[in-house]
Amino acid sequence: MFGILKNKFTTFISSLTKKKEEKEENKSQETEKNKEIKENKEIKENKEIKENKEIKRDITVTNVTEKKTDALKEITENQQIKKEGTNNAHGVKIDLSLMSKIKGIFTSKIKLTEGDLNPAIEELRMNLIDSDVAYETSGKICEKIFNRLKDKEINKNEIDKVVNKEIKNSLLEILKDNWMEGRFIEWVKTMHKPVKIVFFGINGTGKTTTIAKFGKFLLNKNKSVVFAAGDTFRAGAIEQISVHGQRLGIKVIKPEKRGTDAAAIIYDAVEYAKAHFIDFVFADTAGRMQTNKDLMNEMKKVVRVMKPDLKVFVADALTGNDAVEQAKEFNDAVGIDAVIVAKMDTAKGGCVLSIAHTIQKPIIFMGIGQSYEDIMEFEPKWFVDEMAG
Ligand SMILES: Nc1nc2c(ncn2[C@@H]2O[C@H](COP(=O)(O)OP(=O)(O)OP(=O)(O)O)[C@@H](O)[C@H]2O)c(=O)[nH]1
Ligand SMILES: [Mg+2]
Repeated sequence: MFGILKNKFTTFISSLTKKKEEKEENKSQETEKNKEIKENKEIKENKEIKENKEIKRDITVTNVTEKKTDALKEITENQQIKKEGTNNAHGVKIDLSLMSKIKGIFTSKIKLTEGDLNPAIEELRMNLIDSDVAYETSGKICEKIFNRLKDKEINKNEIDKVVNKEIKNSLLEILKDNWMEGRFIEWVKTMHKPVKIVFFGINGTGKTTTIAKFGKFLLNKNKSVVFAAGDTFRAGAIEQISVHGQRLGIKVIKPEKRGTDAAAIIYDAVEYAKAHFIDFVFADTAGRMQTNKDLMNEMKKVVRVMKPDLKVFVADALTGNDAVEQAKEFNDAVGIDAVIVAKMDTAKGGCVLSIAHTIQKPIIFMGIGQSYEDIMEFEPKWFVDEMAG
């Protein structure tokens, strides 16, 4: 799962590692160059000395004045001193400083500078947007990664490990509001029965299917559930949830006909659960566009009447950034408590980060297919490991 997004993080890590390797290679080339310069200098100086010596010999042979000979001797000696001095004062010194540089760069710690990070971070940001992570969320993730890595001292051989760890920490921070992290059942234990959960979302996101899967998940944990057929708007919706109920052995409270007040049906389901000591009431609702005023008002009425313990927004992972905008609108209208992201099996996964970051609400479950078993509790750590593992 999330192969595409994972690749983006892997590309980011290897681009940083590669960059540092290139830098090291450049340094090493620089060292070679310095060595060459030094050698050339030495050759030149040796040649000069030799030439001076020859001049000296010629002068002796041609019997020039003693003074001139002395002067030339002096020049020769000066050249010799100069040469030795260069070797001692610069040659060795250069070697030593190079050694320490080499030591710093090649064998111990390196620092990822702003210059190293900026191009890689920018590329990662574009790649995240490409993987359905919202613009602002991508920016936030990159900012976190940048701040964690900038000027951090890292063992040269551990760049990929450290970068990977900081990516994960940054993603976990984005998901930190996940108060139910793998603890839905524990949370439920603290609630009065029946636990009332209503599911909202736009058309076709997977609400009814999610209700069926979630119901089955709880049956497997020996909990009892009743469904309320609160989608009285769409033709076939009552039939759809009734079929799920039949297959799963879950009671469905439904209206006689289409168009009945959804809040009334849901209210009946809650009363039924109370009377029969049922653990959970799951209320299905009609899919609605956030622009449809009547249906948005109906949703508010359902909330007033049912007084749900949990208002769940069902997001369709395939709709990417649209899901984020919708989550925001539904949250503004009724105050969403938690999110279930359906169709994660077919999506890039980025919208999970965007929704969590944008509405700061926990993602509690993910839909990962069309069969009853295809639901899993959302655990940030698992998700982050899948993404950047
Ligand atoms: N691949 C995949 N398909 C899913 C998942 N969840 C739901 N679906 C499919 O999405 C389609 C719509 O699902 P529904 O449950 O009817 O969606 P809804 O939100 O209730 O739709 P409306 O009632 O029309 O608003 C169906 O074909 C489901 O099988 C999932 O996790 N993965
Ligand atoms: Mg439905």
